[in-house]
Amino acid sequence: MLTLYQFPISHYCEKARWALDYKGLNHNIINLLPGEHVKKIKAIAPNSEVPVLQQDQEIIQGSGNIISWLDERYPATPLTPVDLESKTQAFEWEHYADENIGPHIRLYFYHYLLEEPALTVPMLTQGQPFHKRLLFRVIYPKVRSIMRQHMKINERTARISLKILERAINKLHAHYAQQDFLVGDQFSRADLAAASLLAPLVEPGKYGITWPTHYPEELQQTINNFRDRLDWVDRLYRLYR
Ligand SMILES: N[C@@H](CCC(=O)N[C@@H](CS)C(=O)NCC(=O)O)C(=O)O
Repeated sequence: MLTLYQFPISHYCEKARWALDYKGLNHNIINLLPGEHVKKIKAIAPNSEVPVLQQDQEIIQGSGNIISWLDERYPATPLTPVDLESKTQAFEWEHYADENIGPHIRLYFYHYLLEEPALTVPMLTQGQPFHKRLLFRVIYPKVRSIMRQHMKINERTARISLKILERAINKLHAHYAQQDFLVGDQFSRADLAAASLLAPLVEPGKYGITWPTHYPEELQQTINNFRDRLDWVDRLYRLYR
């Protein structure tokens, strides 16, 4: 049986969830609490990051590795193009999204959300039993300061991340204005990566979490500002998620 270790809120975990669902593979999900995850994940994998996929003795860490492994093991409904040129392009786009979107959208959102425990605690504790949600609320100030320090989240880095994110959104918007897919004429891991990593700006229902009811004003303005450049994310979620 396949088991996915994850944070429900994580967009990299959404990449892995989408790949599993796209292939129609039955799997267990183990939702972890940030902080508590370190010990659990390090006991089975080289570092503390999620997503991690397990099948019997096999451990696959990282969203891209998980997609590659799934395509090898379960080749029906492939996400990796077969011909070499398209395959190379798909990996390049995925890498581009992993580097230019993933960390920057996360840093920018957390810069605002970390100051709003009423919004952030429920987001980070989704899928957890009551007593763990309560405990997390108590230790939240410590978690916040560790996250700010560990992920270098501050006013300056938030401004830099916003610039990098905007450049990536413009590049993808220009591409999708001309073509339905990032590579060739088929949905691939490139589209899946770009759409899932940008999903927090679009809030698709199929992401599988309860999105916050509102956001701090400046963050909401950024979301509104990007919205009309992200119709393609909606379309990909509607057609392929
Ligand atoms: N390159 C990794 C990035 C995964 C990642 O950044 N995961 C974050 C959650 S979004 C995480 O596990 N952070 C906690 C940690 O590093 O211990 C992938 O593609 O899966």
